[in-house]
Amino acid sequence: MNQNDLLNVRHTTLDEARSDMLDALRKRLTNHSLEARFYNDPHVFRIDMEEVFQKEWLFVGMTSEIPSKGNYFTVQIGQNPILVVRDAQGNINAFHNTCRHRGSVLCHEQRGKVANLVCPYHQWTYDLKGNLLFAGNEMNQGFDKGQHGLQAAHCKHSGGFIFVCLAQTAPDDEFDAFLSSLDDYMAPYDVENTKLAAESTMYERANWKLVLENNRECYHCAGSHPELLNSLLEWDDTHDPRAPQDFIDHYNAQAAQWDAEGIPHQHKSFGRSQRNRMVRMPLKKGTKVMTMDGSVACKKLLGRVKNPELGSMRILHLPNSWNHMQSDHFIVFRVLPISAQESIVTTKWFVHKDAVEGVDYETEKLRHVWDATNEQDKNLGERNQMGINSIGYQPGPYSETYEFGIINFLEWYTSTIQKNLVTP
Ligand code: 3BY
Ligand code: FES
Ligand code: FE
Repeated sequence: MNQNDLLNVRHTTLDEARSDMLDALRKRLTNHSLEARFYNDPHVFRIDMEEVFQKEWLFVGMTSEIPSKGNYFTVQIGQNPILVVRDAQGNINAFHNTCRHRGSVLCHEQRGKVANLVCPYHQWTYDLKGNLLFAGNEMNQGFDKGQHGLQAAHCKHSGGFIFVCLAQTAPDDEFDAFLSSLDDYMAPYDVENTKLAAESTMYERANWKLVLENNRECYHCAGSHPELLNSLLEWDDTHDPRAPQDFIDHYNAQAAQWDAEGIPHQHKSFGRSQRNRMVRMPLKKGTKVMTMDGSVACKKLLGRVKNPELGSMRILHLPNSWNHMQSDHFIVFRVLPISAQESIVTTKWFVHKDAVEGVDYETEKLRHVWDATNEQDKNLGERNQMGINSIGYQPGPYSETYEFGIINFLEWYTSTIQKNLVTP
């Protein structure tokens, strides 16, 4: 626990924290930001981990990051190290990255390629399906390798997006319907034939909900994101009540082209409060993608895409991801909490797998706008956290026209916590 955490401890027991949290949610002013404890209390953070991050499907990475047998990447979900690996049959498996001998982390690197998974401590060896193959000759008689395979986590992928779920039983209410649409909407991009071109990992001194809240509104865009606003239009979907007529005309013209080319674009949402959604939105007239001058960042367009003006297909998956899929590259964003006041935001840029750096694309041009935007958002999130920690902070009202995305997010978050705490 760091000093900030100690300053915000309010309870002596977790049970007390749970019932207090339910009480605070019952008394919550609707359409207002949450009480400070939701953003800085370590007990609330622990409950968020147990009730959200250890129960929900989480976005972890893309299938093209692990294109062939033995490719793996690791991801840290709270205190849980997770390993995602492609096996010989092409299946993608997720395991708790902890050895069944004495628990050492198996794969320490962020990504790599292995024939088998060998624990660096005493060399217990597992195959890519998690079966224990070898435990030295030192184990006692009667030791059953069959009982000591890696512990699996739920893992599903669709349209190139890989999700894991650490719950015993994964929620499936609306998730499979979302995955099936994701497959359709991502088909033009042929994710299997893309490659990771750039990646950024940002450590932010802000609660994960502040990172998400900031992303769910563009009220702050005019004041903070000059680079992004070269190309981004602020309207969140085609029914955004703020959208002016010239936007609607622009949208209709682009949508007619997309329809003619068989590019999916209709707004679709799944689950409570639009927690999973996708919609293709046009970018500013005269711009093709999110670069400084709006021209394509990569000469080779993705998959079967012919039209560079595909706008951006926005994919939202609560609690931890938003994404922008364009004609020549796509960008995925992943948020993972570390503590009550710390999060990691990972951004990855993908291009066609045959695109050559320096010939078809320049990495700097590709990533410039979102590097700048991420830095601006990090500052906004960190300053938001600092102000919320003040004894002078009080929950404030969200604008229903500009901040409906946050209202939806918190409706989803608060109802998830309430449902889980009332019926554990
Ligand atoms: O474009 C995004 O990802 C979001 C939406 C509005 C603000 N933010 C930059
Ligand atoms: Fe992995 Fe001993 S902890 S082999
Ligand atoms: Fe922003």
